[in-house]
Amino acid sequence: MNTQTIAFHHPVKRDIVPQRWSVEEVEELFSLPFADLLYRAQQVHREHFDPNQVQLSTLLSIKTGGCSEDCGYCPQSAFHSTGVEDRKMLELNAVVAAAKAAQAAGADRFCMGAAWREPSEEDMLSVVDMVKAVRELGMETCATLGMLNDEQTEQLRAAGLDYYNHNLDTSPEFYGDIISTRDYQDRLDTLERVRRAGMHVCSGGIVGMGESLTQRAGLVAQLANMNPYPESVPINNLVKVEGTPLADQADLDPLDFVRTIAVARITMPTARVRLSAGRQQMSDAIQALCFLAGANSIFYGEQLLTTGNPDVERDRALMDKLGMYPFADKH
Ligand code: SAM
Ligand code: DTB
Ligand code: SF4
Repeated sequence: MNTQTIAFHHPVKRDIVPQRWSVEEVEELFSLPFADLLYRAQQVHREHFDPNQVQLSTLLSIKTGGCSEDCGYCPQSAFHSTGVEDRKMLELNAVVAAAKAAQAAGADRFCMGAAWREPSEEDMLSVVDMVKAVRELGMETCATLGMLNDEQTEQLRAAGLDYYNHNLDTSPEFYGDIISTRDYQDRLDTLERVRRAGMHVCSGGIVGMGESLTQRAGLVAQLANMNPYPESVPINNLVKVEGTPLADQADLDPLDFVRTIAVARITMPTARVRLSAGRQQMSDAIQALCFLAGANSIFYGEQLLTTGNPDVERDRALMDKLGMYPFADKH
């Protein structure tokens, strides 16, 4: 496939002529025999990446709980009683200390998350300082703060933000079953603003929320047909949190999670496909299959935003067992 390297703080490769995927075509990928699907995903992965390299990103919740949105999966929504407290925003020095610790542990990207529908003007002043300070440490920066307007994307770009994470979460058809307080178009609009401002886009979704196979394929098709598609695509397995409407959702077959990773890799060849939430509940064997299917980024560190993630020792042991090494080591 023809690609070109885009000059940026951290250069990324992009397809010159992106392919369009119909939902049916994506569904056909999901229906391939498992071995054929993984073989195709590995071919695409090896064409664009070192398959033994994994990017490590550490998350920090800079503002936890009390969110005014009603996302059915989320422990931080004020609509659900999950025991997550509404805390005020972290101070700059606490954020810098966490970023330094993440860097010392081997992470090369630091992602700051806030439980907001959208940031206020005052919030933005603090976030801008945080982005600048983390960038000064030499780490890649990412933030996920909810919806943004044009002025806010400009502020973040000027601060040097590398990636903005804003997930489509699911297909347009299933979205209304999960969230009622903002619509799909709001999300697409924010992503468009991030793109226009010149930042890298990080956008993906959650599987295992009760979506049909067609709806799962619909999410992947939406992401893959963005022009250009996101540089970074988090695939989250639903973390079922007591008190959320999705707490009793049936478990997704882990092999269907692996299939989702493979389909994301095939449809978005040059993206970092991120094996995101849900790893704590996953065996090493399933995670290994996810890497074989083309995942090449994980969240690294004991905590996601409010829920757990494998500890650093478990992840280091897993990488050693698989002969994998962090992106930063060979960069
Ligand atoms: N409030 C901002 C927003 O929603 O855009 C940023 C933070 S929000 C927690 C970031 C993402 O975390 C969500 O879009 C969703 O994909 C993911 N997420 C939240 N709760 C989750 C859960 N229980 N399981 C898996 N992913 C989850
Ligand atoms: C993403 O796609 N997954 C991360 C990150 N982007 C911000 C968040 C996962 C959150 C899981 C639930 C929690 O810890 O609160
Ligand atoms: Fe709020 Fe984000 Fe959670 Fe939705 S996913 S409730 S917007 S913190």
